[in-house]
Amino acid sequence: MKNSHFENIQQLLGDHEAFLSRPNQPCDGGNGVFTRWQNPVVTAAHTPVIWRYDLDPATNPRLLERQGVNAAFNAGAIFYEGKYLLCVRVEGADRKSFFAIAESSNGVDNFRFWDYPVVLPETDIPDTNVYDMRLVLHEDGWIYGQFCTERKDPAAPKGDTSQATAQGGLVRTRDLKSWERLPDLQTPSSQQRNVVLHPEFVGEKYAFYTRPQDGFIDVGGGGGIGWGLSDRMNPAILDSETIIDQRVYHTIKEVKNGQGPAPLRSSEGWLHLAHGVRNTAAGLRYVLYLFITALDEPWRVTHAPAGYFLAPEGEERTGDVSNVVFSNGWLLNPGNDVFIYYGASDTRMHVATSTLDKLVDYCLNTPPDGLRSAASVHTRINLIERNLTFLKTLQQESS
Ligand code: M1P
Repeated sequence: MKNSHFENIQQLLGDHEAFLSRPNQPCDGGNGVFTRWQNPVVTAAHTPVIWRYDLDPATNPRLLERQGVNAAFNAGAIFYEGKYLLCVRVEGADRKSFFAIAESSNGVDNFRFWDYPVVLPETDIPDTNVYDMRLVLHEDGWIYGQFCTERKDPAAPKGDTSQATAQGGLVRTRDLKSWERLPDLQTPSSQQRNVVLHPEFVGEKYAFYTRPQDGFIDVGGGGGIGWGLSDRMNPAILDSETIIDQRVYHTIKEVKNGQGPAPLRSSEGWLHLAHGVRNTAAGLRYVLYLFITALDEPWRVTHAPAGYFLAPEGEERTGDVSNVVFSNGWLLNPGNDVFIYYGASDTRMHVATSTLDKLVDYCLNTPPDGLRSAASVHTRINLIERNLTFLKTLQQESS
């Protein structure tokens, strides 16, 4: 017998609930620095049924999906009132991204979207697309959102439908439900992406990490992670930008790089997560890397481990923009565990877990990049020799 419309809805909602309730498991193995988790934590399929289907039999008797969701990725993160919250970049089938909060009580599974997406107020110049929000609880008491706002380039030649401009959009909230839009960040650069607010005042000023660039996708002669100070947030204006972490030939950040989420304070300095991009015959490859800056001078890099910290692996390597891991959200929970949320190939969200101590240990004890093959061999031989000596001593002691 044919199911009734009501039974079909029950089935749809039941299947979705079963999917959302799937427990996640840590992956075996790994390098000891962090643990990946098996399932993506948020995907397009996590978005609520009521966002996609018209449930009314009068207007949708066949119960067809009406408004598709293409992807859910690049989420900001915050530990808020005992919950793990992600501010997810949800991309509709219409290519427009918007933000929506997904909530979990353990940070690794059962993420559920709140009923409504974020209603983001616009400035006088409406955003065409918004994405990659960083959430920062600043010491002034506000939670700030920094995101990329993209608009068609008014200077684009007639017929060029792809040239755009990217700028640092700013909002603030107390409850992640109502949002106040602030003017876009003003900087000396023509384009900005990966704008991140430092969580503490620096000399009584608001401090920003930036990524100046000449073009919309190519950084041109610009690039690197920049740093600047503003007297206030409304409006936030950086009179100058200094590059604190440059892109470098034949490294994982040769083509471009960008600050990830806001840095975490540790006893050894500010712990930073960033993405680095290099070119390959198969296109751009995005990986994540860590570095530390001085506590009293957050713009001064003190420890920069060579190479990547996390690179795309397995299913993370495929998606709308393949071979990409990108993180704009991590959080430290009250147990000092670090939850690193990362988007995979502009399609879905994953999590890796670690601790502040382990990540700092990684930064302090991973050798820096020698920038030449010979230097890398030398660094590795140094490790091999120390290990062989250690193993010999161990054997002598046990014989
Ligand atoms: O497609 C990969 C990433 O590209 C951009 O990052 P960046 O400006 O650093 O190159 C962003 O659009 C980001 O969302 C995306 O994941």
